[in-house]
Amino acid sequence: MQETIKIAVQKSGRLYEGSMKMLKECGIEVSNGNNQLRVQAANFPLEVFFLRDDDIPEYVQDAVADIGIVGENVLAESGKKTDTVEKLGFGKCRLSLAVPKNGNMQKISDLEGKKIATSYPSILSGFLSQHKISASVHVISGSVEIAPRIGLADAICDLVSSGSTLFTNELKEIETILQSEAVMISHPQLTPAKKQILNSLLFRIQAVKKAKNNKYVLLNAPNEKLDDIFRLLPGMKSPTVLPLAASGWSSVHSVISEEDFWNRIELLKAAGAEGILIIPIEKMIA
Ligand code: PRT
Ligand code: ZN
Repeated sequence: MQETIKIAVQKSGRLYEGSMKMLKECGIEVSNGNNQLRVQAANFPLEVFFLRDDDIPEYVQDAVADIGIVGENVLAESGKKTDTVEKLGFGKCRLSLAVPKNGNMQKISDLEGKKIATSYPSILSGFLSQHKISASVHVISGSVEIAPRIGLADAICDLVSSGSTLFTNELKEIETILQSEAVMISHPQLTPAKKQILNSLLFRIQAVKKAKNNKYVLLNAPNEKLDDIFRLLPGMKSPTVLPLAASGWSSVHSVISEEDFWNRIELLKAAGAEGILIIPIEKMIA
């Protein structure tokens, strides 16, 4: 029988859609129609287990699943031993300390002797002892943000993404403890056959990630401006240049990165580029 790799993903919640979308963009078909616990992918040697995110690090550590997709926050809190093999670029958030907006606490040393509510006691305790602050940690599993208002705690340590939950609850961040995003984790000792499947999955994931960070650009330019334009277009190797029907003009094709994108387009325009077209890339293989 052909070897299969088992992947643990969140059953429902904030990482579910991102995880399924990533598999789909990698060309892997997984149907989870009947809310099943495990599903075999149709066209890749992958079996998907749908689990609560908190259980994923342990399942991967214990080799119940070979690999998994989980937030770095959950992984750090769990203390389980797995290898992080790829950052996935979704599920981004930060674990922060926050205090009442109108109170007199401003900085982490103001937390000395205070009570802090959190669902992340292990990360928080580590942070406090590293900063030599003694505070009492009160563990609650949900709605941490209401703790100060109901008198349960003086401060909180919770996940933040847009910041609107803190804002609504009249809290302000005073420190970021951890930046987090979804990551692919792996059992440290996979068999060579499983390792090979993981590598081919990672190859696809990297091609998808790279495509998202780059755009295909087409532009027209007078031939005498081409040297200036080439300097602004690093491309994958070097730009493709095709003559236009109008003499003295060329069409230039290249790839530019999302980062610094608008600045570069302005420079291209200033250097004499016209009719600039920007096209998304679906997959990019170096
Ligand atoms: O049922 P299960 O245990 O699987 O799910 P869960 O309820 O424990 O987790 P879930 O689905 O809420 O979150 C899964 C993962 O998504 C987290 O572990 C993080 O890695 C990631 N993530 C990204 C977030 C957020 N952004 C986020 N904003 N997880 C939670 N939040 C919460 C936060 O706790 C706070 O209540 O959203 C609120 C703040 O959001 P803003 O936008 O108002 O700042
Ligand atoms: Zn959870």
